[in-house]
Amino acid sequence: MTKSALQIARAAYQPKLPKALKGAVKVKEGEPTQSVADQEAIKALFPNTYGMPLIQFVEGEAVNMPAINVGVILSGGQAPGGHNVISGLFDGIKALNKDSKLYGFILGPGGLVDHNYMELTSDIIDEYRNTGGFDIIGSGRTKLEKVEQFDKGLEIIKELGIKALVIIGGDDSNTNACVLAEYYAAKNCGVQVIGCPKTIDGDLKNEMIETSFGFDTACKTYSEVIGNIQRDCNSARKYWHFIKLMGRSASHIALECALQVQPNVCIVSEEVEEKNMSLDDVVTYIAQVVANRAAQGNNFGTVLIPEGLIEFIPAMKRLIAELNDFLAANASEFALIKKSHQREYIISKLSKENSEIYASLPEGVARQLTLDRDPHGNVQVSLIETEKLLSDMVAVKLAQWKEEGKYVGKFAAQHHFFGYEGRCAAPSNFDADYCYSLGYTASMLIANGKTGYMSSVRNTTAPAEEWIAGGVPITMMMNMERRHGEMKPVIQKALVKLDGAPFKAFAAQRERWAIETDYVYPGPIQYFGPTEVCDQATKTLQLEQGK
Ligand code: FBP
Repeated sequence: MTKSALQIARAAYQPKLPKALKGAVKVKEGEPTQSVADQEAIKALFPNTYGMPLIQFVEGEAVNMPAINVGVILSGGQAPGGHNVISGLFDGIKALNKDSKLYGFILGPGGLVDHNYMELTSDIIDEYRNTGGFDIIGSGRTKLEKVEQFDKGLEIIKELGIKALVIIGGDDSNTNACVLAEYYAAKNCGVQVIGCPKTIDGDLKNEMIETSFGFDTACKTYSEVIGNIQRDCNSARKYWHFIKLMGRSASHIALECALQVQPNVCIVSEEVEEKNMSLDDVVTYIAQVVANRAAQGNNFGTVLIPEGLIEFIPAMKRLIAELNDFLAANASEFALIKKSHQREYIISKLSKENSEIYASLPEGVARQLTLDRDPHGNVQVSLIETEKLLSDMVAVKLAQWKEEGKYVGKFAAQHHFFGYEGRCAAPSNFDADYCYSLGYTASMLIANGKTGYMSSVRNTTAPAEEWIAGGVPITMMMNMERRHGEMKPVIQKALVKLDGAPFKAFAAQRERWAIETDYVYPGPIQYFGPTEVCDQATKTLQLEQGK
């Protein structure tokens, strides 16, 4: 591997660990837990892993541990810091016994089912410490949900003498980790399953999981480039930049970037839903900001758009829900329809209300809504060009206002989508430390015989020394939701809370940011230098923790 100068210097970085994990640990058990909702249903589905207590690791006496073999899987979209979870896990099991071994399954959960794996030795691990990406073993979106897959996985687990499997993934992958933990526990297979909270989207969080890893680095990467665009925008003063930001469902990324860069407009999907706004309402809101700025001679600005927006507009949400159920039930029939007839076919099959909305959508967007779902049944919102849809509609509205004499100005738009460029950035100090600690914590959960737990590291706005490491039963985060037309147990997604501190801080400032040009230019992530430049947690985390 040819390495950049930064990569070489960064390899020497020693991620920080919570104080309690620096030596031998013991388990401090908390209260028994219950799921966030639908307790009876979840309990019935997870009889062996429901109700387990919260766990915290505290300093303990050193004990001799036998060597253990552990398997690790990277699941779903990439997020900065995955390699550090693996290096923390590796160092953790080696600290327990130097003869312990780590096996990585290749290209995600599919590697377990297909028996595609490699041993991760110290030479390999050292090549990837503190680097971005998931390329050490690759990732994939195969959904682990069928008994045949669990049994196929068990074959290789037995063959390699694996005692525990660590699944590094988002809400859907950790839901599957929990189902797998329950299955192996019910069958008494002697295989533990531990989850680690990953996703740039930031929507796998709750009382015990303060943030998912990768959110920090991805938001800082996007904020750097949005800041650069804002400076360009304020220099030329001739474009409106419509910037779509990744985050399949929740708007955490858009909100965090807004807090970092102070754009003229940021749409928050959760608010659109709460206020029952139509697409036209969203367009009118943006057009009004454009018109107000134009009245002051400012024909430029920035608009941040969360990629999941389309699914939060209530009328669109109902349409997508019907499309999801319809396409799940009629997949083979739909596959036989010629591409040129698909639009008419869908219009003829939907209920009256949804068929009318579908027919009113621009052809491209309508088509994007019927494309293949991902393996978890989600619409692939990254493929929908919401930034163009909105700017086209704003242009039409402004033209109309111009005719009516309500707008005087020029409107020229540029479009951007920031997503993939942030998912594999070299992890910030926060993510490098957080991920290493999550991996190390996973090794301690394994050593203590736990299964069906997610690795948890809390108090993360304090110095790493003071972080609190432990485990949360995954069943605690679950509720029942409709997926592929059926009710399923899933980890509840954390959406932006409109009464939460991050949204309130944004809402208190947005009118001023809209009319004034008070852009902030955060610059690139810094890995070396003063702590206030290198070690800050996200604004979201700081505001949530009252900092
Ligand atoms: P995860 O939830 O698996 O972490 O993935 C998040 C994400 O980056 C979303 O923000 C985005 O919508 C999606 O993955 C894109 O998926 P793909 O990489 O398959 O195009």
